[in-house]
Amino acid sequence: MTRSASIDIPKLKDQARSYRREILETIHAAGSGHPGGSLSAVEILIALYGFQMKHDPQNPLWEDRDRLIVSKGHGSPGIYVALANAGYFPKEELKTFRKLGTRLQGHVHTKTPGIEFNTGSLGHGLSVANGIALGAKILNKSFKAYCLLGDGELQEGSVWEAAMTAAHFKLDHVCAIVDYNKVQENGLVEKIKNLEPLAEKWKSFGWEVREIDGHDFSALLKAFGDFGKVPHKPFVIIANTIKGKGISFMELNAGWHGKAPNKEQLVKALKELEG
Ligand SMILES: Cc1ncc(C[n+]2csc(CCOP(=O)(O)OP(=O)(O)O)c2C)c(N)n1
Ligand SMILES: [Mg+2]
Repeated sequence: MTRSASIDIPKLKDQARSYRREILETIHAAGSGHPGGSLSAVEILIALYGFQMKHDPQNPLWEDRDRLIVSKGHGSPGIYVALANAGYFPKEELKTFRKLGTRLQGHVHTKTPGIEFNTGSLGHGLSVANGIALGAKILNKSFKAYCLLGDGELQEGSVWEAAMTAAHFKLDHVCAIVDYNKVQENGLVEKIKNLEPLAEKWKSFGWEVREIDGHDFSALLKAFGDFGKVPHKPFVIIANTIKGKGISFMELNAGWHGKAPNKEQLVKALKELEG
């Protein structure tokens, strides 16, 4: 299947709207969770699970699958909605999010089919992705390691240690995606500890860099299409996104980093998504 033949942008936009609806309903039902960083990553997740990654929801532990490490583990509602839509588990299960005994924990956990590594403590995922890529090299396998990172998360020094490691070992099977939504837990990343010049930082660490609009499907798929074409270098996509994307009162508002909408707010948000 060639990408250009299979891409239907209006259909993908509908899919994104429906993911956003399901994310908000899931968090509302739980009474807690992280909407902002889930809503910002929707298009990235659709591109990954729908087009980019080699994976099999019927056989989540297939040896040759590509692996996604969700380093920003609090973005779990977005990941669970993506996994349910891909067929890893029934959508009905989304209603159990954050409930006692559920497989759908507040921060991603390997008890959920499709989750490769437990995260929540920020700053660890890229090192794990490096390990997976090194493993692929040693085993002479072609599977890839993807890693989804938050922008606030990049303030963790361990991310940059991992960035050096990936370049040193020429891990061209690693693709990092930065959900550059401009907001962390308590405010703007720029004000709390600025990352800029971010593309230049990754370049100077030896990475191949693409900087794009992370809500633009064409741009995302084009950038992902370049991954694998540059030998001996790890690859990073800096995806410029909007925290809380799609809901006017959540957009770029740190107050919606970790908070559930009440009934009234949910109704208002779903109405906005209808357009
Ligand atoms: C090591 C560590 N420190 C602090 C936290 C608490 N925490 C959870 S989410 C978050 C903000 C992360 O911001 P960002 O990476 O920008 O995530 P996003 O905007 O995508 O939600 C913080 C500080 C944590 N989970 N781990
Ligand atoms: Mg952020």
